Amino acid sequence: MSFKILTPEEAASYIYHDATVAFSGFTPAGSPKVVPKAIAARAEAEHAAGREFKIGVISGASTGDSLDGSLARANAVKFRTPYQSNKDLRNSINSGGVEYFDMHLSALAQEMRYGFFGDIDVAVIEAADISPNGEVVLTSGVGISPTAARLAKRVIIELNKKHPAKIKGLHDIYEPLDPPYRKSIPVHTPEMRIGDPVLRIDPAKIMGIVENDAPDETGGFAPVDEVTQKIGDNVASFLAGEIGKGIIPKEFLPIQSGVGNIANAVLGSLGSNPEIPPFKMYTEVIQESVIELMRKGEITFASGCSLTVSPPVLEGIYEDYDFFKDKLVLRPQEISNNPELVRQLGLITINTAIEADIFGNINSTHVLGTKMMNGIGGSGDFTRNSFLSVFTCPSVAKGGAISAIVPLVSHQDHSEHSVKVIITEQGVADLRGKSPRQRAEAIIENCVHPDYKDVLRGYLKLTEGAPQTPQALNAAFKMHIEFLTSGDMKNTKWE
Ligand code: 0RQ
Repeated sequence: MSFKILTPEEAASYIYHDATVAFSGFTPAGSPKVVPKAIAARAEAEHAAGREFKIGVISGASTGDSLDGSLARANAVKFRTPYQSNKDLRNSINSGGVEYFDMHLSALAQEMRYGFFGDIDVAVIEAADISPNGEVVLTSGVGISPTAARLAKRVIIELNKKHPAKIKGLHDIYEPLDPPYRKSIPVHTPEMRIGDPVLRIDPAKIMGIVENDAPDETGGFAPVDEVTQKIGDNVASFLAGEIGKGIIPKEFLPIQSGVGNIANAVLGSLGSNPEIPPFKMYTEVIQESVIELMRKGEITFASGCSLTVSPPVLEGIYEDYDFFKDKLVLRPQEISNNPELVRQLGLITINTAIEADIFGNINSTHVLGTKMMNGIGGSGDFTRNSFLSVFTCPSVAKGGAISAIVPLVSHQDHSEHSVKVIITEQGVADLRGKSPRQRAEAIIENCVHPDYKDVLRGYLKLTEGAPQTPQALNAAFKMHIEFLTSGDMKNTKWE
């Protein structure tokens, strides 16, 4: 079967008001780029003609601006899940224009199969190559593509020439059976492959192919600064110490690391610490620092869901593909983030918090309890099930007017039961085996910024005589309220 070549506009004509559309990719890596822009233009034309046009948008994780940004600006998003990081979409979510529900990324594909979100009308899948019988070589991100393509009534392929066909074999496509027939997932090491190198799509469902060569819309990182460097170094020396104590095996364990500037600095510090041996990653996002460390021999293998690197770095990987091909595998997020595998492989997980409280509860998603930042992403999949879970954050935000450590988180994503270690540029709070009062003392003394130590010690004084957990309900959000009223948490007075 040879597939019809479509213009982006022809492809967009298959997408109608109220459709639920699932997109390939994970982060901007592998996300469709030209069809979403054409859908946005169609929405604008429909709105101008006085007709409604909004679609449900499901993707692997965040996407590029051509997808989330274009659709948000065109007021074309009815609902959105599971994760986003686009400024315009975030504004639409926080102003009530888009219904957003935040999900653990590992759970999305199975919940689509369980029928929790209704029918998947159309899937738009970015491909490096496609055979006449519908065998697709995916690009730099896998996400929910296998499930999206299988469930969707219609599929549109974006064939992107930035990705050479020779990357066939980079992907390991596997979809578990659903309960009551599910079996254990046989990934026993980060390298193990259990699926197919290609995604097989029923050719009868493929409406056509849109050709393009748009690069992944991946942003760069801010250079490592004093604070992120110190956080990275604190993480590396803490983990090196755990090897010294015999808690982490001397061969080390696979690392999962979140995305962003802090995660980038942490990986750099792990790579340069002489007491940490070359290691493997079992993570969701393979970011640029992983590639650098691989070239230096500090990382020997990386299993992920996406290669979220800048276009020049991706080109470099493709140019040196003989070097990289046995060091990388990209899996569906259902497998890269699978809680069963996280527990089995014994991952050391390192994620970033927006705020933490003095008991070790973590808010990864909401500013001041109400405003959505990005979403929980994979942080819950990994943290809850890890060998050792670490959360990092700078001790203060907004030029010091906000303490990232507060009496009680204003929104909770990870509970004290899952969080073992908190690390800021100030130091390390090891929470293992500690009661709530001991945790509070460890966090205040080791992680809190000097400007806020007395403020938080003052809070603990209020709680004297409290039973198991030293919490003062009438004061627990006073630091947040102080920021909202005076603009600086340092002005908090407890009496
Ligand atoms: O806002 O840019 O407006 O100043 O939050 O903070 O310090 O730049 O940190 O880029 O690493 O993001 C948790 C959001 C951190 C991210 C989070 C403000 C701060 C700034 C960003 P401005 P930084 P990062 C892998 C795993 C959840 C998902 C996850 C995230 C902005 O890491 O989304 O872990 N994590 N997934 O000023 C008010 C506070 C604040 C605050 C920071 N206490 N109060 N604002 N900010 N702390 C990825 C995937 O799953 C795909």
